[in-house]
Amino acid sequence: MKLLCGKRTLDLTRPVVMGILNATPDSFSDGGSYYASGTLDTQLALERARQMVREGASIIDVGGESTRPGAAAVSPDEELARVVPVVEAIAAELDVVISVDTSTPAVIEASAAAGAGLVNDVRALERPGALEAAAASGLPVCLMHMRGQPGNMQREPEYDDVVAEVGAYLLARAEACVAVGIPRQRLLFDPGFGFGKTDQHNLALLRHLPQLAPADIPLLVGMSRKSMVGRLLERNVDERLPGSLALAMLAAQRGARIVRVHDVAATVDVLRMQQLVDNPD
Ligand code: 8Y4
Repeated sequence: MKLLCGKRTLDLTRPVVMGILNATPDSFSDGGSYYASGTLDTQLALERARQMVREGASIIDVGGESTRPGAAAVSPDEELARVVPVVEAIAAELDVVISVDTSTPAVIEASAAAGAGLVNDVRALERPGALEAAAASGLPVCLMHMRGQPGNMQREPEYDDVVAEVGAYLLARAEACVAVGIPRQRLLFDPGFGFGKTDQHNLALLRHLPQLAPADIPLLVGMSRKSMVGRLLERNVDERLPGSLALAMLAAQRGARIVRVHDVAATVDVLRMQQLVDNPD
């Protein structure tokens, strides 16, 4: 199964790693004191992207807006200023698919022009104008499920049947995409681990992952270092690698095609081992 991502093609016959690259000022240095020009941030982001490509990442996911609970909202202009220079710098140098983690129509448009190959939207193109911007970009889109908004999503989320409800939501968003001219072959689904779900909801979604998408729509998952690992194993954020690797392998065994992670080298090894056992040719 191949996905056309702008100038590049992504082979999803086997699971691949998407490396997380935060293009937010607080991700580099000490809270943005170097942020005056932005050029240093772009160079630091590019260096991190180079490292993730050396480690085997097939996709680099560039994000300029924090979706952490309580994080300050970022204006479209600020998001553009953070993301577009990083996309340009990576596209100019590295042979990798660039994914842009955004819900903002102007960022979708400008990133596509700057060389992005995939739109990763935690709001599944629900923002006004996002469906149209994604359609015009011609890029594949990852539709993610979120219950609520980043500010309130972890206040006791309730579902009757989380697997059925998340699956139905993703199918409805896929229909909305097709209606604006985004072909089904350009869509990916993501259950949105941690986005308005309890630990039990997250575990049920992973357990039943194959039910969440039709066989022709690739699944992307992101669980790396998330709070579910912290709570289930009682680990601080810097102690979550083993739990995150276990989840990556469990997801790959259940058919996930893209795994979004911080720790690229370790995850590439885990997925290679999983493929050697489960897919020996
Ligand atoms: C430590 C580090 C603890 C990071 C939590 C986090 C997903 C995503 C995010 C996902 C897709 C995050 C942008 C949240 N999660 N996109 N984005 N799927 N497609 N939190 O699961 O990484 S941001």
